[in-house]
Amino acid sequence: MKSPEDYTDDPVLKKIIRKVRSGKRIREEEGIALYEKAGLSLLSLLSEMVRRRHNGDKAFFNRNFHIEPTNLCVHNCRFCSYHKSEGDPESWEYSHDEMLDMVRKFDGMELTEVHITGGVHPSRDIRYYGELLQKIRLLRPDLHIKAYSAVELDQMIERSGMTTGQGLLQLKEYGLDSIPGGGAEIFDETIRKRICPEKTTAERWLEIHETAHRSGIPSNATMLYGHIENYSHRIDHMSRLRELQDRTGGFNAFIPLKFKSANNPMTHLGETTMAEDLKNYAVSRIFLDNIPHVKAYWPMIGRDVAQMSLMFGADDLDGTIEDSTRIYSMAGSGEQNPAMSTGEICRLIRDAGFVPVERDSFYNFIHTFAL
Ligand code: V47
Ligand code: SF4
Repeated sequence: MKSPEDYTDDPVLKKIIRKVRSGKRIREEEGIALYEKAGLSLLSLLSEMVRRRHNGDKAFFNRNFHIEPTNLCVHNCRFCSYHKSEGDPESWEYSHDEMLDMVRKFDGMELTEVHITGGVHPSRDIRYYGELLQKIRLLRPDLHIKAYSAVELDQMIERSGMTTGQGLLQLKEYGLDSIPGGGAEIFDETIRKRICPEKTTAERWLEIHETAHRSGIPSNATMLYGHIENYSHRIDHMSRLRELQDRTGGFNAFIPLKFKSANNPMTHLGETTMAEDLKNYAVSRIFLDNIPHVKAYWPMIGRDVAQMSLMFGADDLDGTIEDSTRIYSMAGSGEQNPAMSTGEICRLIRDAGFVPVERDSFYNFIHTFAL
């Protein structure tokens, strides 16, 4: 059987192989070298080694649905196909009652998580969003509420006049359990200025997540890739996350988000290939040695690439989704009505040679499905 060393004569890659084998952290330059020089076979073997150390042969999923309160947004990110202006026939802003009806649609179903995120509404405030959590909590006390990206939180907390810590604690009292990873995009300031100039800064995004972790609210982290960034921007992004994770340990999962190019001002850039997507999963798994899970969000990359990603370091496919999100269908994803049954998810995982595990939002095992 071939070993990783058989796939390269490059001294830098050989050194990285030795480090990964012995569980040592790789440096930023080594992360860039992996992107630039390593072939997919080597990346698969190395990321598999790290993946097994964290998660054995398990591949996780959960039963979840999304609520997207509005797609009105005060920002104008150039990669976004989702936000619309007031009065646009494709815009929406749901009332509390409409969103509670969405929750009621799943009465009697054993879902464990609701993921709430949307545009940054021009006038709704922390009380509006807090009371929504409170009402959902009353209706479905069994649901974990993962809500509001750092960009939405930034706006609602700033407007409330509270400190970040006070705002987060207030939302926690209303029912917030964890924070999704959105809004991180790419932290590098020059790239950020070009793709989302008005948005919450990288520093502020990191500050909100750090404060959340210190307030007992775990979170996820994303990275939007495949547009105008280069490999060193990706590694810089992950390095800032790795450094924060060393201090707090509050990130559950890292989620690479592939730029989807339909219906937005960056359409001309096109999209990355599957090989590039798999390479990106592998390098993130290897580089982010302190984040326990790498999530392949299937509504964005599609079922086939999500399945392949399990062999390149990913260990989590997100969830059943129940056809409740529009962000990626509006940006041209092949998954126009994203929903998968647990049977379908288990089959994807088993066919790739892994053991399907239904998890809760903290990655505790709910059910392990035999191979
Ligand atoms: O921040 C917007 C991205 C994010 C496009 O925490 C785009 O479990 C690609 O963060 N092409 C929101 N990406 C979604 C998000 C998320 C998704 C799944 C799971 C979790 C989690 C979080 O969507 C935004 C932005 O980076 N996005 N437009 C686009 N055209
Ligand atoms: Fe608004 Fe989010 Fe779209 Fe940016 S990505 S314009 S913050 S909805």
